[in-house]
Amino acid sequence: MATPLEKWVEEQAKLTKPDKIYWCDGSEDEARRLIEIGMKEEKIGDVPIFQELNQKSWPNAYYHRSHPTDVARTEHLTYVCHPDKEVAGSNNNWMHPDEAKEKMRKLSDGCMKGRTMYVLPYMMGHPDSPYAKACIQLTDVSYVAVSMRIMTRMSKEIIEKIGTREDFVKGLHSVGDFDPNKRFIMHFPDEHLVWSIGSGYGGNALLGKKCFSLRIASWLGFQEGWLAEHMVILGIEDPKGNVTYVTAALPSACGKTNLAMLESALPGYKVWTLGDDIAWLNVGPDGRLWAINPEAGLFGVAPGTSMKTNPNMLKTLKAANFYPTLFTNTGLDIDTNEPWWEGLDGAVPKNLIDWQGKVWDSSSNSKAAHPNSRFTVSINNSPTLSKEFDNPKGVPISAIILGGRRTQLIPLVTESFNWQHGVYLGAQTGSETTAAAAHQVGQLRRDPMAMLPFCGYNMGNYFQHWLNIGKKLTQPPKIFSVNWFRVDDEGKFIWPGFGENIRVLKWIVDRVHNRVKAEETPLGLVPDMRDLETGGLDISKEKLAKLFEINAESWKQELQDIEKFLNQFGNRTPSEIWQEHKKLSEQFNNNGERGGA
Ligand code: GTP
Ligand code: SPV
Ligand code: MN
Repeated sequence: MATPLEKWVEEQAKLTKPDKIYWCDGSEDEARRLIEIGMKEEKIGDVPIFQELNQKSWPNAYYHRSHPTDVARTEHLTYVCHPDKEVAGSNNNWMHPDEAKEKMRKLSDGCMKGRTMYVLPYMMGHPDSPYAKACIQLTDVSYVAVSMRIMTRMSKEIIEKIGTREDFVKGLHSVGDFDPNKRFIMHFPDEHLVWSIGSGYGGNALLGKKCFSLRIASWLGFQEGWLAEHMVILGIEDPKGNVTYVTAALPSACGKTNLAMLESALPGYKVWTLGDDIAWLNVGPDGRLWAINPEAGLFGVAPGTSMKTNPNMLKTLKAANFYPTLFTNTGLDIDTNEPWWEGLDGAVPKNLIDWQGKVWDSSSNSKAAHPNSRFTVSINNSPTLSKEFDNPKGVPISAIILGGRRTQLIPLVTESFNWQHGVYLGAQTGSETTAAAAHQVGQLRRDPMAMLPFCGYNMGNYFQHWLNIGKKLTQPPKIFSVNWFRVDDEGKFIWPGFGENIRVLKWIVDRVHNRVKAEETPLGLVPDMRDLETGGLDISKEKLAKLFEINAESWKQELQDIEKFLNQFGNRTPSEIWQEHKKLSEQFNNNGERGGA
C-alpha cells in the first residue's frame, strides 16, 4: 500500500505532469549527476543551469546564472494563508487558503511538463534532535536540488523516518516559466505546506529555509512554546578558553554571516560558528534558552566578502570536500574561469562578464556581480565550525543581540534593562532595506527582530510570545541591541566592523559574566568607554562618542514612527510593549538631550 508520502507525491505529479520523477538519496554521486544534468541538459533560456568553475583555485565550485528577473526574495508575492486574515496580521500578505490553492492549482497545472520532478527528503535540524523536523520538497530544477543538499541534511533515511506519518513538512516548488507575473510563494501554516512557483531564488525556492524554518516554524513555535528566529548562533571563546554562546538577529544583508564567522581582531578571542541565518530556540528543563541551527549550509552574500572582511568565509569557499559550492549571479573572469564580485581581494580582472552574461565595462556604473549575488556552501567546510554544531540538544544562550542597519541614531551597542525592555528594543528596531529582497534599497522600515518578512503570524502576537517565553526562563539571556552601520558627515562607516566587532562581543560577554559595569542612558545601558576595548583601533575620541550619541530631537521623530508601526497591530500589541514605549517617550520629552558616551 502506498504511504501518505507516496500518495502526496503522486498527487502533485498528477497536477504538475513531470516527464520523470526522481527520488533523491542525498549521496555524493547523486550530487555529481545532478550537476552534470545541470551542465548538459537543463537550461534557463539557452544558459545551462551550471557551469564548471576553475577547479584548481575553486575546488568543487560551479556557477549558476539565474533568470534576470529572479535575483532576490519577492516579499510582495509572498503570502501567509491562515484561514483568518487577522491571524496573518498586517505584517503579511494574506489570501484565503481556498483561494490561494485554487490560484496555485491553475498556475501549477502541467508546470513540470518536459522536466524532472526531484523528490528531496531532508531534515531541518540534526536527525537525533527532539526539535528537528522531517521534510519533503518537490522541485523541477537541479539547482534547487543541489542547493537543498548543501543547505539541509538530505538523505534517504528521512523517507524511513517519515514512514507512514502524514504530518511531514511539505514543499511543492516549480520554476514555472520564471514569469514574475506568475510568481507566488504561498504558505499554509496549518498544513505545514509551502507552495512556490515562478522563482528559483534562495528564499523563494529552498522551501526548508525562510518558508518553513521561519514563516511556518514561527507559527508552530507560537503554538508550542518555542521561537523560530532569523538569527546567527555563535560561540565566543575568551582567552581562558571559556565559550559563551549568543544569538544575533540582523535583517537580510546586515551582517549575520560575517558575524557568525568573525576572525577576531583581539588576541586570545575566537568565534565558533553554529549557524548564520536561522535559530530555533527552546526553553530547556534548566530554565535556560537553548538554540539549534536547523540548517547545514551557508547561503551568503558575495559582494564585500574578502580576506580582509571575512577570511574564514574565503577559506570555507576554497575548502575542497565532497560538497559542491555554488556561486549565483556573481561576475565571471573569462580568462581564469573564476567567480568575481565587488570587494574581492586583488586587482579587478581585465575580462569579466557580468551577472547577466554581458561583457562588463569597468568604466560604467554597473556592478559586475549582482548586489545580491550569493554563494551556497556547506557549513562543514568552515574552519570555525563549532564542535557543538551537531549536538542534538543545541547550545545554551547567554545573550541575544538584536540589530539593524542604521546610518544614524542607533548606538553601536546598548544593553536592555531587562527581558521586557529587550523585547521592546527588538520590537521597535528599524533597518534600511538591502538588495536581499526586490524593493528600493536604503529605505528605513521597522524590522522587529529582523523578522518582518519572516514572521508567519500577526506580529502583535509575536511580541506577546516573546514576553511569554521570557516568563518561562529562569536564566534568561541578556538582550542587547547593536548597529555597525552608523556613518559620519561624509557618509563613511564610523565603526570598522567585521573582525573588529569582537570588541563589542567582548563587552557583551563581560556584561553576561558581570565583569564590568555599564552606564545608564534613556535607551538602555552602554559601555563605560574604559571597558570597551579600543586599543589599536584607528578611531578618534570624537568619532567614538558619535557612535553612542543620542539625539533627543531625532528620537522624538523616531518614536512617532515606532508608534505608528506598533499601532498597526491594534490591541494585539501587548500592553508591556506600550509601557516601555511610554517610558522611553517620557525620557525624551522630559529630559531633553542626553549624551550616552
Ligand atoms: P542574509 O544572508 O541576507 O540574511 O544576510 P546577512 O545578515 O548574513 O549579511 P552578511 O553577513 O552577508 O553581510 C551583508 C553585507 O553587509 C555584506 O556586503 C557585508 O560585507 C556587509 N557587512 C557585514 N558586516 C559588516 C560590518 O560589520 N560592517 C560593515 N560596514 N559592513 C558589514
Ligand atoms: C535573506 O534574505 O535573509 C537570506 C537570503 O538569508 S534568503 O535565503 O533568500 O532569504
Ligand atoms: Mn537571512
